Amino acid sequence: MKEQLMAIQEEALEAIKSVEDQKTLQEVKVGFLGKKGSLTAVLRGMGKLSPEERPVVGELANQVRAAITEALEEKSAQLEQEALNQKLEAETIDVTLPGRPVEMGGKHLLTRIIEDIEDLFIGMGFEVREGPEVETDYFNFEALNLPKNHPARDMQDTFYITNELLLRTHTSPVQARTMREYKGEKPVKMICPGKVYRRDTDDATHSHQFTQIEGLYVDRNVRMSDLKGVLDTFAKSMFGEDRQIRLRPSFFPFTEPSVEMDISCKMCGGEGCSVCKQSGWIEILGAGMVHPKVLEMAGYDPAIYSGFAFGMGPDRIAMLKYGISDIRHFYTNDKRFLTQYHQA
Ligand code: 2U9
Repeated sequence: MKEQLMAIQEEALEAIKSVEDQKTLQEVKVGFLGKKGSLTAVLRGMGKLSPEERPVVGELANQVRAAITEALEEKSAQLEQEALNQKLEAETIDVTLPGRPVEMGGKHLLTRIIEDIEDLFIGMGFEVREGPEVETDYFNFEALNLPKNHPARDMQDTFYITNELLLRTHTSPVQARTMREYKGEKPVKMICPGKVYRRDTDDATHSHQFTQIEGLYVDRNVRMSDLKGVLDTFAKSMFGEDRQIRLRPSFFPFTEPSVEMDISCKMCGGEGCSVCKQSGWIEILGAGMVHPKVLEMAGYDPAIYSGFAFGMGPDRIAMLKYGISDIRHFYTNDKRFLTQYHQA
């Protein structure tokens, strides 16, 4: 029996040595120490031994069990360590890998155009003012010489909120509000950029929401030649020193006389091409001398004060400057379009 025990120990230690995973180790454990294990089987036969032999074999059996148990525990710890090492190896982070690029944002093209225009006019002594997009009927129309039922109101289809409240159709109410605030006591020299709204069906050249910049200069002795000088400076700075401007007579209810300004076509140098519709000129903005009634309503005495005003669409200016054919590009936020105009 002693030999049997020693053989079991040897066999068990050998088996444990060659095990490579916890599951097999468990099987080996059961195979030797379990209820039906080989060591257990030998111990069951101990009853047949003589009383003298029993304690000797019993002690040996305990030693064998202890040796096998110790070997099992050692192996288990070793397998655990190996598994941990493998896991750590697989999960190593390569700190030398380059990072994922961070996408940089950039200014919207319209924001850039508006800021460029603001900078130019600030340089000429204009202040930049903003006002509400939800306006009263009074400031959007009435104060600009567009009384109720005036036929010119048909020119602008309006989003009305109530009878008296609307989404502004132009930024002109900001100027009317400023004149009112200055109480006819001091000159006004301002531009107002912002969003405006019209009930248009969106297409390549119309958007129900677009941007405007208007300017107003009211003081003593402001003349049309002042307007022409300021607009010429604007056109050359925005489109190039080699550009010419021309003023054509026009009509706006809030200015008299009114003009529209064209710049010479850069594409053909004035020869006529598809961009300028064969005319050699491209329409850029509207302007005029502030109507005496508008001055009066805002508290400025037209006998003392005169002024010029102008209005333009940054959307249209950006389209002309960069050859953009669809106004909707500005408002649909497709990054493939927007990122082309990001500056470093
Ligand atoms: C006050 C007095 C006068 C603002 C003006 C225009 C001419 C003009 C639009 C044309 C198409 C801009 O791009 S557009 O939407 N505007 O042509 N705007 S004079 O005149 C004013 C404004 C406020 C108190």
